Amino acid sequence: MDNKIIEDRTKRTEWFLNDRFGLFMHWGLYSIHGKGEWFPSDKQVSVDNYKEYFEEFNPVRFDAVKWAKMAKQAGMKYAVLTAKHHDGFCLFDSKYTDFKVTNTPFKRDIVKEYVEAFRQEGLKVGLYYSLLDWHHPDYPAYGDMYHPDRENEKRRDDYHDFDRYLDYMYNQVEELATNYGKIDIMWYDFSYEGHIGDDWRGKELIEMVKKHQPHIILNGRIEGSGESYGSIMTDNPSEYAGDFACPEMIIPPCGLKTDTGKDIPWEACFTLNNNWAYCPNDKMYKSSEQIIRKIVECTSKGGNLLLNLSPTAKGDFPDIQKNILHGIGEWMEINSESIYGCGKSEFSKPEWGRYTQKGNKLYAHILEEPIGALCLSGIKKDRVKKARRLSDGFEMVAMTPWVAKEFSNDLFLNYGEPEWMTFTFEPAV
Ligand code: JFZ
Repeated sequence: MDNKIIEDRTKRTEWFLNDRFGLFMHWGLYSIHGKGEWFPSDKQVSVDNYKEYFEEFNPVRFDAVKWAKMAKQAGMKYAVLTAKHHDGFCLFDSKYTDFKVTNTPFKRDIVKEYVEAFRQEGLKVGLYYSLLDWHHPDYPAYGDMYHPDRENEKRRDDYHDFDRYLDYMYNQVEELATNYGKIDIMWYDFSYEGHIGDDWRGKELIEMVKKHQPHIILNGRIEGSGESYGSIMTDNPSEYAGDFACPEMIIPPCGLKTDTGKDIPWEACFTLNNNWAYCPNDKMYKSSEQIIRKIVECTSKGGNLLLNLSPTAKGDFPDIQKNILHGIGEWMEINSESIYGCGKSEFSKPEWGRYTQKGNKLYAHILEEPIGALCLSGIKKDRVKKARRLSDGFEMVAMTPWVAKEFSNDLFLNYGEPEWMTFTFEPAV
């Protein structure tokens, strides 16, 4: 029998696991220097020098409606925006700090415009909130910025009151949970040794968020660290285990399961080049086709893909990112029924591609072109009523006559033109 935490999680993550594909955005002051969101860490920048970016932040081309339409065209169903990243800068109007977007020349509350526009386009909205805060005077460690008033490292403890930081964090998360309407996902980042779970007052934090947003789903990083995804990996997750695990830059080889074989909701997050935040010198982009294959892969393993884009300091996306997204959207427009609401197949992975499945409909993603007929090994001929190509409804013709009798139980299909396509098989079961 599932415990209450798992039952509740299963209910709340239903839409999430149906939607499969979301947009991640890393945006903040670090988008100006273009060297990545970790650049200010480890005293590479002092809080005083970082002010320069704060004083000039003015993304005049920011248009949340355009962003939302772009995400929707790409087939994305939800989004997650960095309300606060590790540098502590807030893209929302928090009353607990001056280090926020409404005090920059831009003045507008970006989180507010974002949630309104994305909701308007029918997307679910998520907020990323960094547990780390290099800028906050009471945040004790892990890569903080250079604070001139902390010259004497030996006296470090004198400067920090971690409880005061945790109050700050609690208050800010409460602002996000109460001032912006319905929030669908809260994405915390991240835990590390000595700062895991209750060290963040995780239980209290999560209870408060759920009180204000009963339907919200939470990622697993209040407990998840580089070492482990936390107790979400067990049949007895803690109260702060979160609702889904979030593998970063990796797709779990066989999805994620507990020791006893129960599926765990997960979402892999990926960069489009090799950086989360805007980095104009990084041109190592993945292609639309690579990303589409990854969407298929995640779906076929029962997980989601959260694809990251990097807005510029001016508030729009680099053309190359928009073009890649557009290519994904063209494929999704035709083939998304093989993604939304789909998951793992009861059939094992065919050698030419992957299966996704929704009820008794099987979707075959041909990622490697066979020569001659396509063999659906393991699927008995009489189980398949019909096979259709998704793009044009073309009828796939079963062809067996000339194959040796040794294969006569297997289903072979003449799949038409040699190009990557998705077929539906109905019913497969
Ligand atoms: C974190 C952030 O540090 C990073 O800037 C980005 O936002 C990404 C999505 O999330 O990256 C991490 C977090 C934790 C570990 C590694 C990278 N970890 O614990 O090993």
